[in-house]
Amino acid sequence: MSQRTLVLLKPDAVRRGLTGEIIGRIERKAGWQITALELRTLDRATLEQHYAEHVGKPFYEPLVEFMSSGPVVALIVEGERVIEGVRQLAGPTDPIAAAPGSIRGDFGVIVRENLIHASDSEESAERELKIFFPSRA
Ligand code: IDP
Repeated sequence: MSQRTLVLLKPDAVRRGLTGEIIGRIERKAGWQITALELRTLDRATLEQHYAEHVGKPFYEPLVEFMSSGPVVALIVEGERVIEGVRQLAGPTDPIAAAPGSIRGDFGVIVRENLIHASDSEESAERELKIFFPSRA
């Protein structure tokens, strides 16, 4: 079951020089392909679309501030069960709860600054790919 997923390496990952490490982990999974990769700085409008489900929550404003505080790396990753697979590589939202060996578990401490976004379902992937890579959706 080949799928596509949207991955964002968040501004903390770019600032800390961890993009190569994280992309390497994705590339080493057999058969997965990176089919788009772009460094870009996100504006509020894009983030409001992307995080629509979180608008109004207490962590929303600081999240938008953080996510627009510097460039992110946006990727499309394609391959077998890649949606569930990248979520597994990332680990749970809270990096302290994330197991060592996962990206968040190995490198994160703060819930907001948890290094990576990855679509959580086929529906989310389709919606998010339209936002970040409209010409590829
Ligand atoms: P996910 O990125 O693991 O799918 P979501 O619940 O969709 O997690 O939350 C989106 C992002 O918002 C998280 O990755 C994290 O950066 C931030 N976030 C979520 N919950 C909290 C919180 O309770 N405090 C601060 N930031 C949060």
